[in-house]
Amino acid sequence: MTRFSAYFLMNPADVIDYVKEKLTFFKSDAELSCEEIGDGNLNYVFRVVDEKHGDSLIIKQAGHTARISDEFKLSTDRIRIESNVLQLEDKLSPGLVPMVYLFDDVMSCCAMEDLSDYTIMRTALLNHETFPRFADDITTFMVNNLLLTSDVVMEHKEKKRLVQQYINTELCEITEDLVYTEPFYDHNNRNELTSGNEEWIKSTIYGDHELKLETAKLKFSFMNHAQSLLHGDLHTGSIFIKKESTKVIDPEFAFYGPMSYDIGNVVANLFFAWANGHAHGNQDFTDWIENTIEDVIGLFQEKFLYKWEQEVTELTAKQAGFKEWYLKEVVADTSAVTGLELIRRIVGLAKVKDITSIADSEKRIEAERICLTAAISFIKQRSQLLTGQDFVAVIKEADNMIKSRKVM
Ligand code: SR1
Ligand code: MG
Repeated sequence: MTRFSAYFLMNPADVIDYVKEKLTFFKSDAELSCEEIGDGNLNYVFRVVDEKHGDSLIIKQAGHTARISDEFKLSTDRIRIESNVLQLEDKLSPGLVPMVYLFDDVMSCCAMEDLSDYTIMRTALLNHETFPRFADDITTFMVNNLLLTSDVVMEHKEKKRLVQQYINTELCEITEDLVYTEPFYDHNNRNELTSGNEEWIKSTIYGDHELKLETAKLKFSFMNHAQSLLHGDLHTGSIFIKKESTKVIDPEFAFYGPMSYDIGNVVANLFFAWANGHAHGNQDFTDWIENTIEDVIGLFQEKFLYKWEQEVTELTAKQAGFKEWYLKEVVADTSAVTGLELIRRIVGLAKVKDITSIADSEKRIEAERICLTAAISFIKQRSQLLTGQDFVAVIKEADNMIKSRKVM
């Protein structure tokens, strides 16, 4: 028995003792310091550094409630899910996730590679930095993880065992509520509307029956379409980046769901960066984002078809025309998820800094309206969007619509 034989929420001093007891990572004469550096909505993230030799690692621990609000009571099993998924993703997409050194079921924590020489992508995008490798890396990550965990490739009983292993009840409930439900209803919600935009949002979102009907259909698809093992929360805050490398972190929302959920999250969060660049009049940056969105969709389609040919095992999926049909469905659903993510981060509880950091209130209201107008098109017209260029055209059209209404 040690003091880490029963769960408690650690502070930095506890973490130093924990690391000394549980890991052989640091040298015997290490001089350890520790700081809590988490800025996410759910967990505690500690960085442990050996001040003498410069080695470092991360300890991530789950609490019984979310950091963002005690209202969310959550199983600490999410750390098991995160550790296992990171290890699986490292096999499927080598070099694109941090290494996991240890998973501890009792303390509900894991130890992993410290990526402090990287920047959280959302922070870098807020500084209007650009990353030439991003589209290539993220599409490799998504194609490998999503296609190779699907029934197209996996033996079906083995795939069903993975579905079981990654049942993620509470975190799925968060997504069902915060993404697919609350942003569309004026009651039983935790929505936070920006001052000055309340009436516009109420009539444009809450008042749109057709939109609500489509989001109801999409919610049931999210809950019932066990297509691939998703990351489940693939926004730019879940990505560490530098010019020459990309690492995806935080797959605690992982479960078997529609693959479009990951792709649409990436695209929507690039649009938030676009909206920030647009509000600040930085056209070089918005041009780069537009090219990157076109590349994310285009490279995903290209790599997906190529990988399908290499990896498909299911006889019926080899039928001529099937893979093109399958991919078209994925792109249409990606459009819908892009719209859902754009709406929920503006109307709902968990906001993004790309929008909230726009200091000029008129510009923020305009950015929100452009994103929401585009979002409605992404949802309603999802089956008409076939290429990355089609996706970019939607935000430009929304921009023109909002500008022309302002002039009138
Ligand atoms: C209660 S958690 C709120 C949001 O933070 C996570 O990153 C997910 O995006 C979730 O919806
Ligand atoms: Mg997270």
